[in-house]
Amino acid sequence: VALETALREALRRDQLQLHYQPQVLSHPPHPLYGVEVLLRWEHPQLGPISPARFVPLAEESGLIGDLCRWVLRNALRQLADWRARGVAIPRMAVNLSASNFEDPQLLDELLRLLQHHGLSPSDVTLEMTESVMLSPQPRVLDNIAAMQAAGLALSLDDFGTGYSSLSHLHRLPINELKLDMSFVRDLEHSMSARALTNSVLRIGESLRKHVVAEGVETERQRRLLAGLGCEVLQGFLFSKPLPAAELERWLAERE
Ligand code: G
Ligand code: G
Ligand code: MN
Ligand code: NA
Repeated sequence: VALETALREALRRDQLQLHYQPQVLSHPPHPLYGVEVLLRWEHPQLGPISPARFVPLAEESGLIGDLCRWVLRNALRQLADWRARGVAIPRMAVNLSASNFEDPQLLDELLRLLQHHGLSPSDVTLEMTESVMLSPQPRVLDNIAAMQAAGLALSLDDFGTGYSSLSHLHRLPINELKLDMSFVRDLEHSMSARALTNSVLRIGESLRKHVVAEGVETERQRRLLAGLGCEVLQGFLFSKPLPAAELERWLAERE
């Protein structure tokens, strides 16, 4: 409960931070595809607290709607600022929680926010975990379909770790699959990881969904993924998640 109060306070006082991790095309010179927005909380006494810990807390305590709105507000303001200053960020991917997709007001609010900043829905990708699709309620599917119809891109995060049944994948309103890091980690040493990665990429191809590989840390992984036809890569090989100003420096140094 103490942590919950602290999170409420942090939201109110804008004490959370956003970091941005580049997503690049898999072939040199690795043009920028977009950035993933990753939430950070540096508690004044407790130090950094992982979203893996405080996002579930926000879900339990009903703060998740406010948290999501805080992220969207600040991330889109940042994107608009980059665009205004000629910093070329093609698109931005934001992580949403399962319950955010049940929120009947979120889409309209997001569209208004985009319009306010002169941004387009196609500038934004919404990432959901596979658990959203575990047993999707019609209401949630309708909401996600409306998001896609409005021009937002939808991405299935941590793909391959569990839940989505292949049999209904083609009916899901999804534009992108994010191959889970565990596959990438084992790619160099495990034939089965390579075979599964290949399967995910071929599924992506036949269903016309982009595939983003996460957790790319080595040149060898990059080469294997590019060789299997994976177009978009994300991971420490290119950059860890960075505060906005550092991301700008990272971009400038590549030119
Ligand atoms: O960046 P890091 O590996 O610490 O993230 C841990 C987890 O927190 C990941 O599963 C990531 O998707 C999630 N996460 C990061 N930022 C956000 C956010 O803004 N909203 C939600 N719902 N989850 C986030
Ligand atoms: O669940 P989600 O995919 O949204 O979480 C992404 C998380 O993965 C981020 O918190 C980020 O810090 C972490 N991450 C990003 N790139 C790498 C990487 O190359 N290696 C590892 N181990 N973690 C990474
Ligand atoms: Mn993600
Ligand atoms: Na992921």
